[in-house]
Amino acid sequence: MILIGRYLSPFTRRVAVSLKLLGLPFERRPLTAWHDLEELRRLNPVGRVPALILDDGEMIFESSAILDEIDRIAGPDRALLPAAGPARREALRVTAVALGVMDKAAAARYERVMRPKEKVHQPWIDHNIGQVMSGLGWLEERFADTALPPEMSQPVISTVVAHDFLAVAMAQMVDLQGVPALRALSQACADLPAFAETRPEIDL
Ligand SMILES: N[C@@H](CCC(=O)N[C@@H](CS)C(=O)NCC(=O)O)C(=O)O
Repeated sequence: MILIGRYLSPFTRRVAVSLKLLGLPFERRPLTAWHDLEELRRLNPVGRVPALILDDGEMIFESSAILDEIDRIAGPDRALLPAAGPARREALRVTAVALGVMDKAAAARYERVMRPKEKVHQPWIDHNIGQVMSGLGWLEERFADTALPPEMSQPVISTVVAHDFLAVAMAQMVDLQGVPALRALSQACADLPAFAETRPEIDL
């Protein structure tokens, strides 16, 4: 399989961490919409990462759709999301909040780094950061009593990846001091190969 995207993209990283935790080998092409848009559009019509090329050449995009297929390949005993029922719904809820934090963080970051300085609209950044903080507060409560190291699941992976994206790419916009449980969760995962080998690096 070939994973398209950089680890700075939290959506790409959560796929990479999941593949590594499940022991599914993959190559990676670190394309971005900023440097490789034409090539990326040939893989995903919207020109976003991540995309995953399966061994038979079939293409999947959107991280949730990719992870759905990865769970299917891994099988029900190893899947990172429960198969059904209240446990699945709760796992999807937590994962959705982590994804929302990623989306809102990316919106605030794009406003800061993609637009000319004189056109940056601070109220829009503040709006998005407010939503990031609200989502983080909700996740903090959810993980406050989690025994560490945590059992691996998609809610844990996506929450750690969302936290790490904020820590690496948005340290000046977001104060993570107020979410000690999430910081502890991230630290408990940091040295596991799946997380250590996919650390995000800033080049935009
Ligand atoms: N909902 C999508 C979000 C993907 C996404 O926003 N990717 C970003 C990188 S973090 C991207 O490729 N942005 C380029 C653009 O929007 O032009 C998913 O879960 O895969």
